[in-house]
Amino acid sequence: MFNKVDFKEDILKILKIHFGKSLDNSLSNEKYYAVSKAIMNLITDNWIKTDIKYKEGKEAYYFSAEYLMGRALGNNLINLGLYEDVKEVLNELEIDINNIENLEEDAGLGNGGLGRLAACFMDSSATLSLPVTGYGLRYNYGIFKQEFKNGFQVEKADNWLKHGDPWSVKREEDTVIVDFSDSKVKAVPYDTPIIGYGTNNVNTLRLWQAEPIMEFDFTLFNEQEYDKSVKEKNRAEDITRVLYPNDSKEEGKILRLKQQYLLASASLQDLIREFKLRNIDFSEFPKYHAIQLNDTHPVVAIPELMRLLIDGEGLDWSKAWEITQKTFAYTNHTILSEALEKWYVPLFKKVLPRIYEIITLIDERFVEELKSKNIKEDKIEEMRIISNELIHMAWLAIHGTYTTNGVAQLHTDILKNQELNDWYKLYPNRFQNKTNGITPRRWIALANKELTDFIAELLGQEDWLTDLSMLKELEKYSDDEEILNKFLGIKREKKEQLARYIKEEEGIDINIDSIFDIQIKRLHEYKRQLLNAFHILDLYYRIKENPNMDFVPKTFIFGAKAAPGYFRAKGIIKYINEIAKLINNDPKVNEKIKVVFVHNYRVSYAEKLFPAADVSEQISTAGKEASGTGNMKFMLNGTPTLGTYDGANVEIVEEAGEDNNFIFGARVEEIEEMKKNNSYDPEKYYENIKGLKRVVDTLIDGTFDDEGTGMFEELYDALLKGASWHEPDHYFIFRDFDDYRKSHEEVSNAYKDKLVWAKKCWINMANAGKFNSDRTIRQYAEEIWSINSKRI
Ligand code: GL9
Repeated sequence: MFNKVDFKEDILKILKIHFGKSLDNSLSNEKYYAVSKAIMNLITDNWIKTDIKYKEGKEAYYFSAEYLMGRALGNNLINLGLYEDVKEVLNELEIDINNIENLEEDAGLGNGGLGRLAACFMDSSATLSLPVTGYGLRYNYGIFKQEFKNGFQVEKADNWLKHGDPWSVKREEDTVIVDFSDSKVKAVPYDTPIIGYGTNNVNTLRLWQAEPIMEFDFTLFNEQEYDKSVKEKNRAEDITRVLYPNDSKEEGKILRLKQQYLLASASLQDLIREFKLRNIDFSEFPKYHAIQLNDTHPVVAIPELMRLLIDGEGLDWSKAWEITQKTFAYTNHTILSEALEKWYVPLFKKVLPRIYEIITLIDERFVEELKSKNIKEDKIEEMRIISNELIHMAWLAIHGTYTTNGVAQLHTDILKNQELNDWYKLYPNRFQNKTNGITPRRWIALANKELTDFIAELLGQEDWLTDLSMLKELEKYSDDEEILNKFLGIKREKKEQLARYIKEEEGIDINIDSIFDIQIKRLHEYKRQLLNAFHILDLYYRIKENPNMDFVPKTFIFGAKAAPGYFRAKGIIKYINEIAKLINNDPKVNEKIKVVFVHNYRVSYAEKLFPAADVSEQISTAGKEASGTGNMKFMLNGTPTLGTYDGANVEIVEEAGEDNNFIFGARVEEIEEMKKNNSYDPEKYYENIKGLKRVVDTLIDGTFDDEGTGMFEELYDALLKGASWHEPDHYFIFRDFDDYRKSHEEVSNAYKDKLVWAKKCWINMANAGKFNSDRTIRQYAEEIWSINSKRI
């Protein structure tokens, strides 16, 4: 039981012990630290109990190079059910809880959806009391902080640990050694508790940090060779120094391979060490372990387990292979071919010679298997793991695991029938779907307390936060004016809060009565922020031409980081910022439309944006977005989707109905058809669709200035001329432009009638149940991992 007096004393004690201060003279971030540590104190006994309990039977391990956790304090309080109690205690100490919550740095150890999914999965696993442990890397620098200078993206290092990390515990005693051809390093684990909601269970996220075996070379130090004396230390620490900020693009860099191997090797050594305490035969290993490989990033774990079993434990090949295949499962998160990791053999061999050797042996045996199944020679060449001096990590993943899953139904279908069709034919039973989900604790209970309280009031209880399907009961109110008006009132309150925050952060005033139309996600050509931009500009010109046209005011909000080396993505950011400048400074128009590109979009910003949205922009080229998860966060907060039939949008519309969302554009079949027949002619659209040429030409006609970078012209060329690696407009922006514009008009029309609009929003929220990541994790637990709940 929570005891306010004890908790208060704990805080004061920690301030004394840790900072040598009393409450009066301690700094805000010291108070944040003390409160966090006091919470750690509350949960530690349960954390220990959970760990012991889970060891009884089979456990699952999530191997992921990314965990986009965001802030912990508020979320942990929600999950403990202590938010209000702690808020009161802090009040008594004259500490404003919002204030200290906002001091916490986001733990940004991920790039986007894939890393955030891992974080939601951790939350759901703990909530379901499932024995799931996350393994990952403790990067000293997370995803870069984004600033805009003159509308250009500038990246700054994200030193998220600068005030320490109260949420992790270093476990020096569990250190393991990881071997590279040129050096050995220590991998030291830091454990973070994952607090479940509505359970006492506390799960673990274990992140490895690389350290040198020798802190520094004393001889060199004595010889006053200071730089040299710490060279080894720096080389080791470099491995987990920084997260690669790439989104869906493989890079082929040595350091990245070292990161991946460190994660794989350290985690497996950890598991094997524990397993050996059981004193049973290694053939039992898969009965105690299921390991989920989150994309190809940790796939080097497959040959690493082979190595540990053969070289380390003396098993023979076939036994080791059987164990390996029965242990691992693989999740594919993308269809973009540039994202499927391939390692250049000479590089790989140099860093990990023994692992390379093992992969060649896996490859040889695989070729034999294919021959025995009468697969044709050229097919074998396409499918084998090593070909053209490249190691295909996705092929290794499918071959070396017992199951491969996609992350939304459409995505899985495309994998089976197109991208991975050869593999599907080879292993038809190995493919399955697990539609993504999001945790309702962070994405509504924490982010939208107002709506959460209202729902709890209507449902008369709070269990819905674990059983989100109960939201369906609310559908009966979808014509209840009083309820819809209250609902609109909450949306308005969230819009006011966001507007205040945007004023503080971006210095821009926005109109609460306008439609908040929001596109927040990584910047990528396939996500088509450029289509959104063209539409806004078209709207601007139409308002200029016809100032009296009937119009519902709109605020277009963007948030997105571009990979630092992704020239076009950066060009699109600059272009949107130029459009924003033009529109926001035009007094004749800026009462009607405004454009805001918020800087440094991240988890904690997202928590403010999703609840305040009126329209959810999900406009990827059909077939390209594997699932999307932001789409689900909007839906849960009662926001209709304006989107294409892509990824999980398909399932969102299936749940909430076409009438309550705004679907437009080419479907996968049409896109495939155009590609197959080479029949897409963007120029035709460019010339014939009214208004299109006018906006596209602003890329080259001097309307906007890219300061001599050539960014805008390059974007123009990509659309109309193509490039060495692709056809013109390969994301079909021109094809969908007019459809998109029409959908926007439908949105405006629907918005005019408040209750008509509120009903659509309401029905979306009421049907968001499927997208609870608890549902997703339950399916992983039952259909992939074969593990059961173990409540302490
Ligand atoms: C992604 C897909 O692109 C998304 O559609 C999907 O929702 C998530 C989670 O399954 O995975 N794959 C991927 O590489 N990223 C995704 O978001 N990119 C990043 O995480 C940056």
